Amino acid sequence: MTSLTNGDAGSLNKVPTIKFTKLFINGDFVDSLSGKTFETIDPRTGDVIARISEGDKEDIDIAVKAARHAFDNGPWPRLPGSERARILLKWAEIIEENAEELAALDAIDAGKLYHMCRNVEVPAAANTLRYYAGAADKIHGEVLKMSREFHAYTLLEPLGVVGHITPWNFPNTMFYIKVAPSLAAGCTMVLKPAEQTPLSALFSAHLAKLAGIPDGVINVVPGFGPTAGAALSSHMDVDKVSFTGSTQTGRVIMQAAAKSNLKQVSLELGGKSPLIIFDDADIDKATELALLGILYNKGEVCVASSRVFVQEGIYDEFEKKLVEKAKAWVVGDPFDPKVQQGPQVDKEQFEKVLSYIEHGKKEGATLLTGGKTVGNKGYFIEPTIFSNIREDMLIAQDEIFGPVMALKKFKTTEEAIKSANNTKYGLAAGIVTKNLDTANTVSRSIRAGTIWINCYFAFGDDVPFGGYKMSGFGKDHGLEALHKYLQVKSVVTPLYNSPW
Ligand code: TXE
Repeated sequence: MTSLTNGDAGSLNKVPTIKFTKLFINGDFVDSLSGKTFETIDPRTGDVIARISEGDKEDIDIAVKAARHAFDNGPWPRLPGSERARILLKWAEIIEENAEELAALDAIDAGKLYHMCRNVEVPAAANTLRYYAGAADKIHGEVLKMSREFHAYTLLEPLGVVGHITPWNFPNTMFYIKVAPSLAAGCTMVLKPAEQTPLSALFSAHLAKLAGIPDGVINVVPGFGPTAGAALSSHMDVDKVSFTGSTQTGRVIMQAAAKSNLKQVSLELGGKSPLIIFDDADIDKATELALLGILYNKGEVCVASSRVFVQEGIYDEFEKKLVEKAKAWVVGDPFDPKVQQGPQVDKEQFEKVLSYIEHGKKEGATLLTGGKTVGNKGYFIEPTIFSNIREDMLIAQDEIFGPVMALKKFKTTEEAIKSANNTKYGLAAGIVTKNLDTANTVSRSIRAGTIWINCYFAFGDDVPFGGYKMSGFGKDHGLEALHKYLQVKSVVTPLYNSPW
């Protein structure tokens, strides 16, 4: 049964006071040049949490100038790696001291579960800083043999000014997985958080200052995509844009980069990830993975296992148990520790998900459970499972980004592989089986950037993450992400025996 609780008094006390609502440029919180503001909304109720200064082209320009000055003349790119590391490590500690507030800001702004933010995502953000702090003093090139007449080597240099454009589903996580490697590399940056969830990024800018990040190195400019986001991706003095968001916007950003200064681009985009469950799976574990895969963060996850393929031998029992568990899933106030699923991030996403549910019904899929809204305010949707899916249905092809699963039976391994790859996306996939040969064969056959075998959502700072196909290119996490913010310079010099 889904229920909408309003949270107990203890949980409501966690709702934070909003301290930072202005643009963070060159180390100060400032109004936007236009003086305009926009509302950020509490998705539990639809009420306004705060008004935020709205950055536009001119504000982005000022922020880029600050970042450029900090890169060309400031200490950050010139510091020894160990000194950058010291500051990143200090910041990690400051995050832990402020974990409750950071977690609560994401819970109220994005409708995320407070306890998951507090106990998982915010500690993970601190560890992301620690991981890249560890790498900051190990950035070095190679000595190359070239030929007998030359001595050659490479230098790894910071790329310059980076524009980060982040989405609203994991505001803290996205902030730190983008900022930490680019800082370790010695870059400076302007970050535009999603307009739906600017609060934790502004608070993090304050924490960065406390940690000792020099002025101008990190600038945070909230605003809308077609204005502030577009200004950043088409800016002539930005060297790279690192984007996470929709495939549609990724395309626009790449065009903007091509039309302006050919800045580098990395894109982490949408997904329609398959989870393939074989006959030999433990059914209880498999149902739990399938539910976690689609319901974690109310399905607002780029790697959500929105297509679940189950082999025919266990299909009926799997479906029965899955539906029972989905009906018992608790939807409600994300500050309530008993709640498993909060509201969708905003009205637009709420309506988008509901319209896909209507499509699914019209296209002839079987609605096994869910499909309705929960409560009479806010943006809550029941865990929803469709079966009898045809692969050409919209609900089997489009990224819904909500708690909506498309379930399908399969017979053979070959059929499962073909279905899993029948998507324009390629972000992640899951395989549940005890058979090593099956696991190894299927994991090599699926065109996706991450494969989880007998687990799901298993992320690590050292494990590169990013897409194949239209899920984008360029990795977050791992040393790959650090190298995304570095460039290679080759230096060649003649030896004594050279004709030069
Ligand atoms: O995404 P956008 P939206 C998917 C998901 C969701 C859909 C739409 O399916 O339902 O996208 O969400 C900025 N130039 N994902 O509209 O537009 C924008 O301000 C530069 C999957 O919110 O991609 C925000 O900061 N920037 C995804 C960021 O892009 C622009 C997470 C993301 O917004 C811009 C989010 C422009 N022209 C949504 N237009 C994932 N991969 O996890 C917008 N932006």
